[in-house]
Amino acid sequence: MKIFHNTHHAEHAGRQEMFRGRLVDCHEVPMRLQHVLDELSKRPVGTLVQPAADLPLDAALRRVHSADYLDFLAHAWRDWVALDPANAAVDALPSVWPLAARHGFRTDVPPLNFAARLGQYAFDSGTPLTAGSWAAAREGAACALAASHAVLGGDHFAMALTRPPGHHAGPNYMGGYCFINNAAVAAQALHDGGLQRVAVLDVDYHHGNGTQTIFYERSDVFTASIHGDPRTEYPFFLGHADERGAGAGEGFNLNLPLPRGTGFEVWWATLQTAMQAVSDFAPQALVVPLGLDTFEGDPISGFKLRSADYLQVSRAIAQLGLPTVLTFEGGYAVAEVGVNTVNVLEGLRG
Ligand code: SP5
Ligand code: ZN
Repeated sequence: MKIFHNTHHAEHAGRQEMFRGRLVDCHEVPMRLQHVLDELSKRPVGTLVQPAADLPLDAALRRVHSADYLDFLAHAWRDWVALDPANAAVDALPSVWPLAARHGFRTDVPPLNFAARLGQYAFDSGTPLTAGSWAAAREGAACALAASHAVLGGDHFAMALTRPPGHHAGPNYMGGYCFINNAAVAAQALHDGGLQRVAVLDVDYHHGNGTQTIFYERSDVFTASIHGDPRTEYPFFLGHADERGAGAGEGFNLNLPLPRGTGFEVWWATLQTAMQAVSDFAPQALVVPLGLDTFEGDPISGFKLRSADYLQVSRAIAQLGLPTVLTFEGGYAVAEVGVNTVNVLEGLRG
């Protein structure tokens, strides 16, 4: 299988994220992807390739993100430094937000101040935006787009090995370490390539709120997610079981939240439920936002999957028999994320 590798990923290197009143070292670090590359050099289960330079990337981005949000991202670093030249040495984090209209704040007058604009487009203060974030996120989306093109061209599996991750990024917002929703770019590209029904099966520990929102009112992209119960787990404000889709999309979103502490037996049974729903939808292709933060050793998550479990998980996913694009999402047990990721890729082979 082709593994589209984001050679620009390390240009996104946040220093600290806000957590409960403290700035703590970032969990989403360049070494995560390096560990996957190191493990792939020992177990070459795929071929590392780079996306072609002439992909219609901007058009693909506009299919899932608003033009104003993409424009914000493209110029965010310039505008952050313009706010104060000293900012060049500091990552951009939001600190003020226009809460929803029900709180009485106005959202109809676009602010000029960059700190306010950052608050408009970011839903948490855990996602540092750095000088190289846009370049890295953009190239990562190119990997996702290229992976979909490979599958449209007849490859059975393809992976976008990229960071920053993507599944928390919504139509017009960043957050959860994510800027561009790579899984949504991939799913939309599969659809635009002629596949009328595409399924997304998100196995990251955290609910894929961005992907859910992007496709929430659509019946042509079915979204399913197994994740920590948002009543206690990030991203808290989306991911409940009663979110089933809306309008034409009603019945085309499935959330399977599980309590913190869930082990493999229950997670596995829940995967069967999710895969049955995917099968019932009868998709022509599958996108798997692949988070490895379900691992028992993950420092910020609460499920208890073990390294060997990932072989079994991907063997089951492969048995769906669907052309599949995988996007690299979370997984913060940095030393183990390479083994766990390559176990998934090895299991796909049966
Ligand atoms: C893609 C993905 O997995 N994003 C997850 C984003 C989670 N962000 C909030 C996590 C806060 C955990 N901080 C724990 C610090 C303990 N020292
Ligand atoms: Zn996650």
